[in-house]
Amino acid sequence: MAGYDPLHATSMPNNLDAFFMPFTANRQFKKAPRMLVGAQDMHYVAADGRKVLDGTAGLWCVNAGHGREPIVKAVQDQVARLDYAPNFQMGHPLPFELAARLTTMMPGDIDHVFFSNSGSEAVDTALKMAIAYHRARGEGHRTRLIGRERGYHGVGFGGISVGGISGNRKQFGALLPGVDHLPHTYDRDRQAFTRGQPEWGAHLADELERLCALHDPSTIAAVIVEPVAGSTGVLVPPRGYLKRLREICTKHGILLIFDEVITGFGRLGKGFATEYFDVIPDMITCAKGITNGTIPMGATFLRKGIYDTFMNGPENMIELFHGYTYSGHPVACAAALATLDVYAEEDLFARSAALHGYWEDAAHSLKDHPHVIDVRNLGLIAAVELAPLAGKPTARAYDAFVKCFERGLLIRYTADIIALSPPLIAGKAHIDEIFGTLGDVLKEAA
Ligand code: PXG
Repeated sequence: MAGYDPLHATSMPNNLDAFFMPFTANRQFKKAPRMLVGAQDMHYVAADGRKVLDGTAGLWCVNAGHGREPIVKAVQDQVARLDYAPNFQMGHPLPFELAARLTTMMPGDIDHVFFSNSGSEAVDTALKMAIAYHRARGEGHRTRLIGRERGYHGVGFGGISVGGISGNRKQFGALLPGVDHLPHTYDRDRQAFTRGQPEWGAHLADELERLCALHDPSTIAAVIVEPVAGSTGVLVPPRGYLKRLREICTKHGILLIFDEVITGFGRLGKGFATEYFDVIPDMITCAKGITNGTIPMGATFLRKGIYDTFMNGPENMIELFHGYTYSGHPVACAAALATLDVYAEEDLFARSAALHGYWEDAAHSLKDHPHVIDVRNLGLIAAVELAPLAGKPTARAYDAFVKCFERGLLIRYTADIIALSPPLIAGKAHIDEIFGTLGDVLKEAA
């Protein structure tokens, strides 16, 4: 960016104590902080001036790379023109323009979208909408929500209830009632080192029939799954699994929600996973890449029939008692519109898809490295799973994470699984550097 020196973006704060950091070992971090003070394209700048290659697109969100001029400019212009305007019984042009544009990326009759500020809110919006939709059509008995083990749907009460991560649930009491879970689809014995989608596991979708038999389908409002589970360590859906889920939901009148917070906006080389897998859900949630991570925004897409069901009462009545102060925030909308322009003008989804084979080969080159017990990949996502250190789960991956950062590479880890998902502007040299650095770190740590 012209005239901008990321090294002087900010200096090291004197007091690290007051900020209660999210999903972080606060005391450990504050003893040895890893600070980022600037970013451009594929790189962060650390507080000591080192360039750090972004192997994770921030937190799976900076799909077009950092500091992209058209997005920065759109945000600057918009905040100066109209900083805020309410969307409750008022309006401003941008969310209408953005909604029209986004829905052209959707398959079938998914033609409406509700805005929020995060993936968590997009998910809670979808779950609430599902229950309200059934109620509006006289099936108020459909209240049950089905998630999946090892699913991540954000941190709202709805999201952690349908989510399948015990660590995210156990601190927070009874959660939502009437929730059940499908089994996750990962089986290392049958799937380890699969390139792309595993052949084994489509039958696990039939577990939904079992839950239908147990609860009676007339009590079930919706099923929510991530097409590719991201946060819990990249669980790629077995071939045919998502199609089978779709068929069972259709058979029983259950809404199918795809949580595309990670898979949306090009991560698999298509706009959304619905297109990649050729399976059309009833609702789609997204966030992150919608604004390239620059301004918080979430969105919940829905099919025409769902929207129309809400439009049946008197015209002067609010149809859905739901919304956020910042639903359709002008600056977020401006960021999203500029982001969509960058994706389209640079043909980023297709461009990154051309590198999927190279990415896959590079990831699987780590197969025989010390402690590697699985490598899996899809689109521009890869996971390298390490055998846990005896008695010290997560220590091995944390160690790799710190060592990579010291060598100028940002990776993510969850348990002992390292996850990689660079910006879609990554080139072959970046891919070589990501897996080269990680490979060296794994070899040296052995
Ligand atoms: N659904 C999915 C599928 C997600 O991946 C959310 C919902 C929640 O989004 P918000 O914007 O409320 O955080 C997510 C978020 C990681 C990581 O390291 C993943 C997420 C967030 C932070 C870290 O894997 N995913």
